[in-house]
Amino acid sequence: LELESFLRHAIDNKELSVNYQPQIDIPTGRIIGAEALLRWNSAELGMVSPVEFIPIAEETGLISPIGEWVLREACRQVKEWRDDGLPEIQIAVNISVQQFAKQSLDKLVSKVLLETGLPVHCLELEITENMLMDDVEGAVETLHKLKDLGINLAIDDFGTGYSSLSYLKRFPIDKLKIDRSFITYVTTEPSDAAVTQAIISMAHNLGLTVIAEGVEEASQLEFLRQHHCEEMQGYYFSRPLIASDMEALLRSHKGSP
Ligand code: G
Ligand code: G
Ligand code: MN
Ligand code: NA
Repeated sequence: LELESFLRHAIDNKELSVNYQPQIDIPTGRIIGAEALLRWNSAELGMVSPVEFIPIAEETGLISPIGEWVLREACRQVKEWRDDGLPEIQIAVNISVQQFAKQSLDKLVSKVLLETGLPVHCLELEITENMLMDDVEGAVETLHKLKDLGINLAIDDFGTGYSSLSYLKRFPIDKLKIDRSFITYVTTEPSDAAVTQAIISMAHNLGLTVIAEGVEEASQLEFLRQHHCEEMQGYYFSRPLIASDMEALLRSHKGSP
């Protein structure tokens, strides 16, 4: 309850910020995107993880202004970097259950893109598989509305939810994000290696791109490269960065081959 009342003032008090975790194209090693990760530095509580406050934001309806704030801030920032001539990246924004369930997500997204001037192909939304399975018909409709705008769509934490493979082909998605739990032991646990290989191969057969999250070691990257996973994200390349550090990284990245 205390957390809720503090969270209520987080936007006005400028306690929210966005961190950016680079996403790498495995064949070239280039930064091609970033995931926007919300941070809350509360005056009263200090740093609070989104794992703690997103569920409360969902219960209280605060997710609506907070989710809109993250989307706008991430789009604004990436548009600014683009205008500064930094290498173009795509920004991936996490969408919560309540945001996805709302009828008007496509309208919000169009509004924010118009206001910030970010080209639509630079935006990706991350949705978890459970959000799709609660109401498959509704989800297909919502995804089509977003897809019609030209937004890129990714399924986050893939492999941990209860998505039915038979439904996967009905969703107009672009990318699967292999959950970090499979990547952690991908080189040591044969079952995790098998699941990872199966996800990559299925995704490719469905015409989807694959990104692996939670890559922390060179050996994991090598496994992914050998199995033709296109993209990766994780501490091995970079932790989530504050905006100025992400900007510096993009600047230094500019001239490299
Ligand atoms: O960065 P990491 O600890 O910090 O994020 C923890 C969890 O919070 C992850 O599951 C991530 O998807 C989620 N998360 C981070 N930022 C956002 C956000 O802006 N919106 C939503 N809905 N979830 C987020
Ligand atoms: O659920 P989602 O995939 O949106 O969450 C991303 C979360 O994973 C964030 O909390 C982010 O900080 C964390 N993360 C990103 N890269 C790594 C990594 O290499 N190792 C670990 N342990 N966590 C990571
Ligand atoms: Mn995510
Ligand atoms: Na994830």
